[in-house]
Formats: sequence, C-alpha cells, structure tokens
Amino acid sequence: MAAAATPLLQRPAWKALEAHYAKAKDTHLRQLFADDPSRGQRFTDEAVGLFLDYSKNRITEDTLRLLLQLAEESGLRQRIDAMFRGDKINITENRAVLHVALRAPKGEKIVVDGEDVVPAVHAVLDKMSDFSNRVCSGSWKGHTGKRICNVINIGIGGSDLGPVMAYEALKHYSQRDMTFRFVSNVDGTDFAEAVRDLDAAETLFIVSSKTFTTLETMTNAHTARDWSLAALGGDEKAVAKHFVAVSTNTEGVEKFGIDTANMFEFWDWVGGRYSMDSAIGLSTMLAIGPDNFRAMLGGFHQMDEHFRTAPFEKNLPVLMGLLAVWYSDFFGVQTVAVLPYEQYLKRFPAYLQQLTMESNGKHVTLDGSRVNNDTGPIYWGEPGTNGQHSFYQLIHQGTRLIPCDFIGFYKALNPLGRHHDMLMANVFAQTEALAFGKTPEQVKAEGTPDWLVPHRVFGGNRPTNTILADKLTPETLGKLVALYEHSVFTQGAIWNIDSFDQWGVELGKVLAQRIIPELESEEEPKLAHDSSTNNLIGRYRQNK
Ligand code: G6Q
Repeated sequence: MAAAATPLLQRPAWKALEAHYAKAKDTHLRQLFADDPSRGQRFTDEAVGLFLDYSKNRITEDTLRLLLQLAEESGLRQRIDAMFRGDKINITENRAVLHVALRAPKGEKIVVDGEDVVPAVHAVLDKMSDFSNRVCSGSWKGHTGKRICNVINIGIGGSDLGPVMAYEALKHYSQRDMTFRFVSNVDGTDFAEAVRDLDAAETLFIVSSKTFTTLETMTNAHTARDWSLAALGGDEKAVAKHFVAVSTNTEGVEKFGIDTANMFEFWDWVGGRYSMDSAIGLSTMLAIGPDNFRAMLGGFHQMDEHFRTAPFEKNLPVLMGLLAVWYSDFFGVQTVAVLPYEQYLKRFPAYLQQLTMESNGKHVTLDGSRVNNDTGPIYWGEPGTNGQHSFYQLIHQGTRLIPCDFIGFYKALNPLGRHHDMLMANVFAQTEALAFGKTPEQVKAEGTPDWLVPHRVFGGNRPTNTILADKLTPETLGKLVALYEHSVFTQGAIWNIDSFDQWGVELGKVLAQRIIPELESEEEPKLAHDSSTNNLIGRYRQNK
C-alpha cells in the first residue's frame, strides 16, 4: 500500500506552507478581493452538476499551488488508485475500502481477494428492488394478510445515520402512504415512541446491522420481536413476515429467527459510515423506490469518477479536503460548520459528523506513530436560515475562526411565492457578511454613537465555501455525499492516517458490558472501578 514516505512536517510543501502562512495569515479577504476583481470567478470549480465557489477562503494562488503540491507529496494519487483498485487500505482491520464498488455500474470490474465484487453488488440490488416492489405494491403481506404500511429501520451509527439522513433528504420523492421510522438508541423511549401509534400487523422491521451483535440494535430487535409477537398472537411464524435483516452475519440472522431468504447481504469491505448505498439503504429504497435509489447511486458514481480522474486543481473533493487541512493545521481551526439551505437536508450535518469525525478523529499515522499535527476538525451544523437566529452570532463576531460550507439550490422542491429567493438571498448575504464584515468607519457613518461602535463592528475575514446545485434530487444527494466522502479521504491521505477504522468507540462498549450486570444483579455487586464510577453505580442502584 502506498504510504507517504516522508513524515508530514518534513515534506517540502508543508515547510513552504508554514513560511507562506506566516506571511499570509493576516491578509484580509477584503484585500484579496480588492487586489483581484476576478477572484470570484477564478476560485470556482464545477463538476458533475455541483458548483463550488471557494473564492471566499483565505488563500492566494500561492496557497493553492502549495496545497496541491502537498497532495502530490503526500501520495494522494497513489492512495486514490489503491482505494479504487480494492487494496486493503484499512490497514488496522486488513480490509479493502470499497464503498465505490457499491455504486459501480454493471460490467465494471473491481477485484477483492481474487473475486470481482460488482456482480454480487448488483445481485443484492436486484433482490432489494424485488423486495421493495413487493412491499410497496402490497403483494408482500403481513402475518394476518394486511399490507405493510409502516417500515421501521432498527440500526445504529452507520446502520442508522445514512438511512435517516437519506429518508429525510429524499422525502419529497417518497411513497407518502407509508410511514418510515428509525430506532437506534438503546433508550427504550426511542422504540416506545416509534411504535406507539402503529399496528403490528402492518409493520415491517428491518434489522440493519453489519455484525448483528451490536448491543443497541440487538436489544431493540428483540423488543420489536416481542412487541410484534404479542400483538400477532404469539405465532413465531409471524417473524418471517415482519422482520428482514441487512447484515454480513448469516449465522447471527438465522439465530435471531429471521429467514435468511429475507436477508440482504453486504460485505466487510463496506465501512459502516460508508454503507448507505449498500443494503443498509433498504429503507431508503422502500421509501423512494428502486429507480430513485439507482439514480442516487448514479450520482455517487459520477462523483467517484470525478474524484478518480480529474486533475487535483479541478477536483472538487480534493480542493475541499485541502482547504480543510489548511485551516486545521495552519490556522488551528477546531470546527467546521456545514449549513444546508434546504430543509430536507436537516439531518445532513448529523450524518457528516460520523463520516468526518469517525474517519479522521485519529491520533496516530498508519505506522502507529503519534501525529505531530491536528487531524480531523469537529463538524457540526443546522439548516439555514434557522441557525442565523442562534449560533451565527459566534461565527460572525466570536473569537474563534469557523470555516463554513453553505449548500444551496437554484430551484426549490416546494416553490411557494417568494420563499426560495428569500432563502437564497440569505446564503449570499451570509457569505458576503462573513467575508467582508463591517468596519468601524462604516458603522460610524451610519450614525452609531461612539460607545456602541465596537459592538456593531464585524471583523469579516471568515472563510466560506458555497456549494450550489440545481435542485435536491436522489442523484444530487449521491453527488453531495460522495463529495464529502472523498474530501474526508483527501484529508486522511495528507495526514497519513487510517480513515476507515474506529478503535476509539471500542473502550466504552467493553466497559458498558462489564457494568450492565452490576446494575442488574439482585445481590450487591463487588465494585472494582475507580471511586467515582463505584459511587455513581451505587447511587443508581439505590435509587432506580
Ligand atoms: C461506522 C461504525 C459504526 C457502526 C455501528 C453499527 O463506521 O463502524 O457506526 O456502523 O456501530 O454497527 P453494526 O452495523 O455492526 O450494528
């Protein structure tokens, strides 16, 4: 596997960027735009129907040249090729990283361990399509002969966040006479609220779990089984009509009592947070139909091809990834806000939190040595314009630098009077205000009393990307998600980290398994934790 030979801080481009940063760090966007009136056209890129304006970033031609050089010196090209070739680039789990195979068209060839995986991908897609058609047409019936009107996906993390986000994002295209819900939390409230107004005879559960061992998912799946059987007269045969599974673990699925004919398979080369277009997307397909699902995959594939083939200076995910590195490692930026001006994308920032932070929240490089630079920033966000009436204050006038991605569409899915122009005016106004701010002179000229002037000054120089597309369709969603996936990949390649493992979520899981019996036991357990944990457990036991 191609790893960058030279440690990051010793690469010539990195050193050159350090010197460049020292000179350029205080340059104001006002100055950059004044010096170069064509900047707003030049620092833009358009590919596969997505337009990126990155001119309101604190960069010059030199910055860009050095960042692109850093990409070359970091072996990004070789890393991209290795991923698409099916090399085991997730080195700590010895796995290929092939979410790109999930959206490869029929006839493409991607080989893992001597086997072309593309035919198997399409076989599962066909099986999903057939199942979706049967459920949505009503030919798949529940145990009592009623048609299925409610679908509940049970899963967590990568087996939940993608399906939830995609369902919300594509609700406009969904079958409106069906109800879709998502249960993830082991907190019983999640399940109780999801089923409280539903008839079990009309409800189908999709148990989505790559491993089929995850505590939360298995607990919720067993509760769902009990709930269904209690309402359906206790006949075990009902399980086959009301439960299907999405998993890599056939044995676990069988043991749960789900007929493996109703199991939709995926593979260990699909990471959880990269799995929304595998069978984990079954709820998405049920909601929007197979054709729309395939259109979404088509969007992903277009962005994959762009990422794989476009020169870095014209490559959207590469440019976005390099900008993220520039801010994280040189400006010391801690967080990035993603602000979709599209209500249907309300869960997009939550989805990106897992994609970005589970991938690049790493403290060692591929060879296990401690990184000497910051890695993945914290991603967060809310749809516009709501955020403007809350946390934007800090972005505009706080002491921290928070680069933002604004996402907007030329066309509304629900055109209502002047709404869309007003919405988009806010996108352009916010990025303008963040970049250029308002000087004390401008504030004074408005007749503001002297004492109030500092409070009303906007420093500006706050960087933003603006991403525009025609309208939110399944295909566009695929492109957008793939854009961020590959931007994350780019960052990970520069940092030389494993963006595809997630060891950091293990310890808490193991400790919880140890504590569960201590909370449940009738007898007073012998506690051997630290004094705080012992005390908290004791207090809970006394008061529960
Ligand atoms: C994602 C992670 C994690 C995973 C969940 C659910 O990359 O691996 O979020 O998706 O822990 O795992 P299962 O699908 O195995 O239940």
